[in-house]
Amino acid sequence: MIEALNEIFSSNRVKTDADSLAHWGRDWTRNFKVAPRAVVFPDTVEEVTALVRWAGRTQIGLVPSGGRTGLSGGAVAGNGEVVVSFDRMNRILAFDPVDHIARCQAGVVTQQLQEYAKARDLFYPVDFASAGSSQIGGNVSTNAGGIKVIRYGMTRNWVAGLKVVTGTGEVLDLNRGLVKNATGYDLRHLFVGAEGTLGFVVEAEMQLAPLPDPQSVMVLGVPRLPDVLAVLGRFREIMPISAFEFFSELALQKVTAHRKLKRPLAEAAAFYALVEFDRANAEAALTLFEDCVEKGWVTDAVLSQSDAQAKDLWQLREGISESIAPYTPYKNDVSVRIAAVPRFLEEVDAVVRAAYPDFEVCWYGHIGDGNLHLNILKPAALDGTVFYERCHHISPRIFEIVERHGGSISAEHGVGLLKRDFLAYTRSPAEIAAMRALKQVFDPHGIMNPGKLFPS
Ligand code: 2HG
Ligand code: ZN
Repeated sequence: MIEALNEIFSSNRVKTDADSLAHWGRDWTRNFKVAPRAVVFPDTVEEVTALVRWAGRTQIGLVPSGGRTGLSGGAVAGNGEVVVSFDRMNRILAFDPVDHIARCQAGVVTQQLQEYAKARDLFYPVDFASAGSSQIGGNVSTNAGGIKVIRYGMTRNWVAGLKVVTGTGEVLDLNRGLVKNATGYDLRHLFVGAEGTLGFVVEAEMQLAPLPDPQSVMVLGVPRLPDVLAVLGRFREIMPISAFEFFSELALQKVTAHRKLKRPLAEAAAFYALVEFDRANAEAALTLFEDCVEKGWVTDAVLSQSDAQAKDLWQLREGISESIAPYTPYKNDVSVRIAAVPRFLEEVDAVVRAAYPDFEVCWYGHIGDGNLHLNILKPAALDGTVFYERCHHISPRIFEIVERHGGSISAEHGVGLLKRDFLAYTRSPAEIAAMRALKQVFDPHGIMNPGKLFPS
């Protein structure tokens, strides 16, 4: 096998040492076995094609690997697969100054694209805490969301074209940056969020946006959760917002301790909302805040007075995931329609409290999108496997509530290995059958990220 791989890639681009296998064989999850047989680093689309053809002949699975910041095991290689790292395909190949489209290789880092846009007085609006290491190919393959979705939508909205290598080694050049293209099935969108199970994204034409106006951030203390939604409603009546996030007091305690940050408000509240909006609307936001205090929804608030202060306030939200990582949390990333959020949260909270009386439960997320991150923290003394099994066992009870509300068991983190047993809570049997049929069309040998999305 190594000989065959060395024939496709020069030898220093095939790694089989234990450290490399452990490093490139997994993402940010820590619950899954990691056992790839090799890691390869293609430089060109032709090399990816040759590799896929070889894998088809030998029936060896391929796992695509970007920044490996995923939280559902989508980039974990646990069964002797070959990991395909896009680390070397990291160039922005072209930029069109008229249509504002940047053609990126799959391994371009999100922040690299953000900075590239900024240098041209433009804006790449998909943003999240891991933007410094996540890659565009991974973002597209998981349809990454993040903190600005309420204004700018998911990664999908910014994909103007995609070049993919399918499981048969075919190269498809999908949509080619066209604004209008009414010629039947838009296959580009099939590959967005497919987690590499149909083929690998090798290039993406990403649309850039105009630079936004200067932004302000307000953090509000909200004692009762349903009132977070009431505050959201008021903001939306009055001004366009770029972000509407929430976190609980426990989440705030973890992040302030971990990053040594100041608490935003003098008094603690059970929940906090973080809102971002155009600075021109700061006065209106203050009036709105006073209104919310009068109504008894909000106790206190702080409004950023500078970009530096806005950045500090954002840390309170963006640093949470990193601050709880030492607790090897069991992650849930669920969504329901915004109107269903208060009732949904109440029901989930009751189940969680009854199921995990001895665990800390950390709530936060993109509540303005109806997307909640529920992290169960492992007590230090408890064995990791026992903890994972216990949480995994309880998950169906949470997912039953998700299903009843017509929600999703994975809003933005993907399915990967972590949620594949639970797909049927969100997708109907007919949908899953159609997905499997599509998998058969594009990946008849079953070599493209096998075992992800649904059991292979
Ligand atoms: C976030 O919104 C990320 O911070 C990570 O999606 C969420 O760690 C999590 O559960
Ligand atoms: Zn998130």
